[in-house]
Amino acid sequence: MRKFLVLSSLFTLLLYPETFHSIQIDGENDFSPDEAVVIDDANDSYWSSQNELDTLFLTWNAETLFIGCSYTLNNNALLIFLDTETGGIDNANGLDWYPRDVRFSGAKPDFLVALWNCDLSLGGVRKLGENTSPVSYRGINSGSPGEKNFLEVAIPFELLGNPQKISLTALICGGDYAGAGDVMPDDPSVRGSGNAIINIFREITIDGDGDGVPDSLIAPVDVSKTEEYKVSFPEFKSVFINPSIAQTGPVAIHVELTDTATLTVALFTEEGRFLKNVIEGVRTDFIEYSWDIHDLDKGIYILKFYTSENRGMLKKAFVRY
Ligand SMILES: [Ca+2]
Ligand SMILES: [Ca+2]
Ligand SMILES: [Ca+2]
Ligand SMILES: [Ca+2]
Repeated sequence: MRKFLVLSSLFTLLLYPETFHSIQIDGENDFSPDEAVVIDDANDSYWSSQNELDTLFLTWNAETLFIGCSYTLNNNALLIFLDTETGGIDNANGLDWYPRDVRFSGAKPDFLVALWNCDLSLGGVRKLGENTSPVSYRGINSGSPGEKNFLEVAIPFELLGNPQKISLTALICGGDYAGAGDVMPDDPSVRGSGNAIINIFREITIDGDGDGVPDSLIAPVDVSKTEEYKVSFPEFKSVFINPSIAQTGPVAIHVELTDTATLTVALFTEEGRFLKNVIEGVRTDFIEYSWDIHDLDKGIYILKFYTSENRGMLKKAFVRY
């Protein structure tokens, strides 16, 4: 009898890997709690309870990845970005489909699941790149604007390139080129307006032993972790004005950055009144600029050095005598 039991459970294991979970794509949430890979605060949207992300679900069987999302949306877009392989995009503002003012640091998404105002027929799944291309999927969204919605999507692993790991971020964004009002996992760069740089992703290991087959007999929450990538901005390496006290020019403005950035050098009076940009929005990591000071009145000036990529600013004094 015991032998029979062992044999029969082995038989079941081999033929029916029990935790390969196939989701019914019907708009009814049949994901289990151990497939809730991101549980977001139900009340953390910058755009009211009408635009709230709740929970992101993920599971799979041998051939198919299933994504579920519960959320509320009113006249905005839901976007779920998937990073599955090296390469991908780091700026969603440049997309030809669902462009949004969202950048990425660390992970570079390769696929996007998107819909507008609870209507999946206005969205779908696309591979991201210079030009986006539609990916076949099965999906349904149940619910209507301003109410609780549930999105279910099934995508064949083959079309996703059979990833070993997937990193995810989901956002509620406004219309084309608009920013985000809620994100999961939470990322402090989403503030309800302005551009966001997402550097926090949920990473789920699909094929942990790397045998090319998605892992069975595991709970997706057990193989999920939140990855926070460091956002690195170009910084000033060396900045000087030579000479910094001068009667005639030219004066050399020397700027070296740790990485290429959009540099501006602005001239202010000693009292802090803006006069003009000496260098305006130049893409560079090194510049030795020859500054003509012949039309500058005698006095003390402040030069402010900053880049559009970094909020830090450097100030240097200059005296014309
Ligand atoms: Ca279902
Ligand atoms: Ca939320
Ligand atoms: Ca990628
Ligand atoms: Ca959130």
